[in-house]
Amino acid sequence: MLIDNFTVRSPDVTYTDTHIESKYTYTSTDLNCEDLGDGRCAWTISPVESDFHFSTDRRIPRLGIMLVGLGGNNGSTLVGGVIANREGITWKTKEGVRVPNYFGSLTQSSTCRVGSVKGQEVFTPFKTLLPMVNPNDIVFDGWDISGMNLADAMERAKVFDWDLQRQLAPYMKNMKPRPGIYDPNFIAANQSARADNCLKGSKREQMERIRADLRDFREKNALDKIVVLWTANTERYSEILIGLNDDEKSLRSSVDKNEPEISPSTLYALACIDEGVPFINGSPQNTFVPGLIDAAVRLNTIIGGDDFKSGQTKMKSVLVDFLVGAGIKPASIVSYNHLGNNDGMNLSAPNCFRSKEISKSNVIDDVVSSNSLLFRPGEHPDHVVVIKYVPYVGDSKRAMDEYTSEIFMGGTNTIVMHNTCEDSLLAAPLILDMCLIAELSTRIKIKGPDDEQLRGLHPVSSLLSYLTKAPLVPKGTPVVNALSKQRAMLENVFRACIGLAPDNNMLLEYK
Ligand code: NAI
Ligand code: DG6
Repeated sequence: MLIDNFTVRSPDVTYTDTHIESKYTYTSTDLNCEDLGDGRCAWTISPVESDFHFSTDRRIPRLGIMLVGLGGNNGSTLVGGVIANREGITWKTKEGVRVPNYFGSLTQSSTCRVGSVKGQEVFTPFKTLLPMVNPNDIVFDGWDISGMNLADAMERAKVFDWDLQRQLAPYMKNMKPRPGIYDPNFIAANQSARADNCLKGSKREQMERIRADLRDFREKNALDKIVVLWTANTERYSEILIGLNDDEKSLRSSVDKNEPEISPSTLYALACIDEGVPFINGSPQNTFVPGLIDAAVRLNTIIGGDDFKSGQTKMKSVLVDFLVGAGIKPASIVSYNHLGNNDGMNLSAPNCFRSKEISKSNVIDDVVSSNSLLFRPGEHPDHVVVIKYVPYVGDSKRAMDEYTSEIFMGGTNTIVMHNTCEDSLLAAPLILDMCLIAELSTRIKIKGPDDEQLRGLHPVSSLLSYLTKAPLVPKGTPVVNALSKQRAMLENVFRACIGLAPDNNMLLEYK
C-alpha cells in the first residue's frame, strides 16, 4: 500500500509553520581493545546512545539549477525530460503512445517502507519523507563551450524519439547556454571543434564572470536558491602541488597568477563556493583539490561528487557487495564498455580516460577490505576497466562485465552481464536527485552531543554517495560504496529528521 502524506505523532517531534524539529536517539557502538601483551586485543563492544536534534526548514524554495555542460547529452536530456513532465507532453513511437515519467530518480520514483497495517506493508514516496522541491518547478540555465541552443543540442544528442523532440523544440530553442570556461589542456583535443562559446580573459576574470552569471540568474528569475552541477566533459586530473592548490591560500593565489594547472571545473566550483551556491561534480576528475575543499569548509558551502554512478558501476557496487557479503571471493572483475556519444569521444583521450578509470576502479575497495576472511591484507581482485569509442552506437552504451569468483572447495563461479542502455537517460534522473538532495541538505540543521547549537550539515556532502562512483566524504569519514548501504544512509538520515528509527527489517512484531 502507498500513502502519499503523513504526519509523525511523537513527543520527540514538533511541527511548526516553518520547521520540523526532531529529537533523535542515535545508537552506535564503542569499541575497546584490552592489550593482551602479545600484540593482540581482547575486544569489548558496548552499545552507546547519543542525543541529536534535527531541525528541517519546511519552506520549499524556488530553485534554479545551473548545469556546466548544459548543451551536452545529459544537459539537454534533463531539461527536455523535465519540460515534458511539466507540460504533460506525450509522444508516439512505433510501440504506441509514451507518457513522460521520472523513472530512475530515487527521490521521484522510489518508495520507503514506513510500517505495516494488519500484515500489509505500507510505503511512502521517497520525496514525501521531507519537503522537497518538485522537479517540474525548477528553472534551468547553465554554461557550455558549445553555443548551440538546447533544441538543436537535443537533436545532436540523438537521445529522445523524434516526435518528442519535435514537441519539445519550441520550449528549448530559445535556451542558449552561457559562454563557458574552455581550456583545451584539460579535455580531449577532439572537443575543440564544438568550442565556439568560450569566455575570454584571465582565470580570475573568468571566475568573476561565473559569479556574475550566478547572481544574474538568481535575480532575473527571482530565485531563492541555486545549485550548480558539472555535467561537462571529463577533464584530466590536475596535479596537486604544494603552493599550487594544496590549501585555500595557495589555490586563490594560483587563480590570481593565472596558473595553467588550475582546471576549469575548479574555477566554476570556487566561483560557486564564493557565492554560497552548492556545487556538485558529476564527472570523475579531481575538481575538489585540497584548497577547494578547504574553501568550501571555511565558507560552509555544500560540495558533492564525484562522477554519476549510473549503470555498470551501480551494478558492480551491488554485485560485489552481494558476493563478498555472501562469503564468496571475487578474484577477477573485467568491465568493458563502448559508446558513441561525445562523452565517449572525449574519453578516447588517454588522460581523460584515466580519470574515469580511477573512479570506476575504486568502487570495490571498501567492500574488499571489509572481509579479511576472504582477502589477506593488501590482496585485491584483478580489476580491469576498458572503454572504447564506437560512434555507431551513439548514446546507447554497451557494458559487458565478467565476474569470476572462488567458491566452496576450490570451485569457480563466473557471472557475465551485458547491458545496453541510453547513457543519458540513466544520468538525467541522477542529476535531478543530486540537486534536490543538495538543496534539501541546506535546509537541515543538526545538533549532536558535541555541538553547542544547531549547525548545518558538513559541507562535504556524503549524503550524495548513493549517486556517485567515487563518493567525496569529509576528511576521516569512511567511504562507503555498497549501494544498499548508501541508500540506507540517506533514507535513515531523512527518517531521523522526522523522528523515525531506521527501518531495521527485523519484523519483530511477527516473530
Ligand atoms: P557530452 O559531451 O554530451 O556533454 C558535455 C558538454 O559539456 C558538452 O556539450 C561540452 O561542449 C560541454 N563542455 C565541455 N567543457 C566545458 C566547460 N569547461 N564548460 C562548459 N561546458 C563544457 O557528455 P554527457 O554524455 O552529457 O556526459 C557529461 C559528463 O557526465 C561526462 O563527463 C561524463 O563522463 C559524465 N558522466 C556521464 C554518465 C552518463 O551515464 N551519461 C555517467 C557518469 C558520468
Ligand atoms: C563510458 O564508461 C562512459 C562513462 O561516462 C559512463 O557512461 C559513465 O561513467 C557511467 O558509468 P557507469 O559505470 O556508472 O555505467
